[in-house]
Amino acid sequence: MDNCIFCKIAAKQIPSKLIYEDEELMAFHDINPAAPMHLLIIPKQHIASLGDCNEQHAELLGRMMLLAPKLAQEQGHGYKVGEDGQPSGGFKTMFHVGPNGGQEVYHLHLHVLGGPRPWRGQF
Ligand code: DGP
Repeated sequence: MDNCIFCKIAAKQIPSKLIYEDEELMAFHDINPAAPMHLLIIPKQHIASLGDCNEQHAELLGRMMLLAPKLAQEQGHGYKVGEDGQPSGGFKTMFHVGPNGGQEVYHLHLHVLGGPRPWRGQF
């Protein structure tokens, strides 16, 4: 899509702090982080919103979700359960969908936030 900022990031026409790339997906740091870790996972293919997805996107969405814990772990914000059974660390995942969901960039993206709280704003 000509005017899509995340398509331009995917095409490397504009820079990002890229932390992951494969044939289908990319992940990079959000330009305006709301938490100590704030990553965005995107498909390279232009899909405007989760609201535009269907069964054909199930595998892609699954891959996006499963990438979140892997990247959080690599960034030092993984979820752990100690030998005493107590959970620690962890992160939050979010899709903003449409105006009422707070979506501003209309290229599908998964937010992955982590680190000690409090975080900024609505997060
Ligand atoms: P939203 O559409 O509300 O789910 O959030 C879009 C997010 O994208 C927002 O947290 C800021 C981030 N963002 C917008 N433009 C850029 C950009 O050019 N580079 C990067 N890295 N992040 C961006």
